Amino acid sequence: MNVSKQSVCIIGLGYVGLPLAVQSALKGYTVLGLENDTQKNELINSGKSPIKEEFLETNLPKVKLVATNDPSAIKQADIVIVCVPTPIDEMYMPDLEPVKTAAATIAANLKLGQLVVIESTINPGVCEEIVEPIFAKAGFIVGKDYELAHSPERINPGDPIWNVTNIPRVVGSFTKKGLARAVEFYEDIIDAKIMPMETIREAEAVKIVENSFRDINIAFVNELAKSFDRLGINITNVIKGASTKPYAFMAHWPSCGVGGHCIPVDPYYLIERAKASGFDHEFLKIARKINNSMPEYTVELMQDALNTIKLPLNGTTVGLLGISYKANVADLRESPSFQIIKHLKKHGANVITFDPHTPDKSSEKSLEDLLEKSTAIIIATDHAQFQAIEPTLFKKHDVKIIVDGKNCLDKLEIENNGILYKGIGR
Ligand code: SAJ
Repeated sequence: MNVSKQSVCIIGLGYVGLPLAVQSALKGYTVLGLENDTQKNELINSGKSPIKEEFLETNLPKVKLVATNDPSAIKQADIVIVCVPTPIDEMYMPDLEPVKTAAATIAANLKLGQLVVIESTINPGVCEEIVEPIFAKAGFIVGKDYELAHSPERINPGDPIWNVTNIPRVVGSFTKKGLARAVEFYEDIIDAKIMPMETIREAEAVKIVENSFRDINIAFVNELAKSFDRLGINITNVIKGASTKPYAFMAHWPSCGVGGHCIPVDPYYLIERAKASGFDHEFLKIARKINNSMPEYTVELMQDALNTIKLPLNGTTVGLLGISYKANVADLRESPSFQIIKHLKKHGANVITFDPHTPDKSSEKSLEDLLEKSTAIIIATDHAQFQAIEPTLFKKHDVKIIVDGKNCLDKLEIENNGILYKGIGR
């Protein structure tokens, strides 16, 4: 089939689906976006991006992209791509409801011969054990009535270099034909390697493995930070030293916690599915436990620092700088800041917050408002604005202690201004 004549329906126009929709349209596809949020649809249909991202803000006005909440749009597409969230609940249990709902919606509006691709991050087994049975129940046979493939998204919010146009992909499918069609589509819209996997389970496993790899490496340096705090060793200098090894070392950095929609979430999808097969991922679980302990560890550092100047945490005003989970983005998902606030309040601290990227979630209107009221500060997000703060500004507002949860400030400069500085592992 001539790819330029194909039409694509993308389910879920978030930070994954919307860039994919825009790129597909830029490559000549007729693109329909199926999105529940009608306000988002109105913005998109008027050429405005609901997401602050340069690729989108530049290209959305250039393309003809129809966003709707009417599932019958699926019937018009040759390719249907699912880009819905795969979160965890408060018990860290995977939540596949959005994927199940999307699959059922497609099955109810299937056009025979369609290629269905799941891009959402899912654990090995989801396509065969959850998605395909939904289509089978509707009377459709994979490989005969439709094709089913998986190509995990690898969008990295806020990344200035890697985006939907140039990030390599892996693809897996039930059939050779499904694999070929999916590879052909991605090779047409992405200027990077598209790697076909032997099975769909392998494709599902790739994303979970790459993000679990990151989680365990962060846990490794977080545990070292706790140990080196006691040994009086600066972990960040040691990691920089280890990084001089030109091979077989990959730097990760300790911090007040691991947030986001990927790293702290994806390992649980494998942990839970493997458990159902009788295997216990002890290592992945320990890494999650270590990373989940960092917000409380950060508050303990604050409590100890206050005690050295004879102040209790109870009743002290602590200013939290940063609510987003990651520098220079306005994304709160699984942000460690919420756990830090919880632990500070548990100790009776008076907590005030400021994040320039999420002003509506901040208790203070400005950085200076927060500094004026705070006896002690925790840096929870390494936003550029915080890294640019002159240490003299902290001194001007008589801040006594800074716990740098992202090791992003100049320790020596701050100490030279008579302020007690504590980093994570330094
Ligand atoms: N973090 C650390 N130490 C590190 C790196 C990160 O504490 O050395 C923390 C961050 O502060 C943040 C969390 O971990 O709270 C996640 O950070 P991240 O840089 O991994 O950012 P994410 O969540 O946007 O991860 C995405 C992922 N992309 C996809 O899943 C498609 C991940 O695979 C990428 O590796 C990551 O971007 C990236 O490399 O930036």
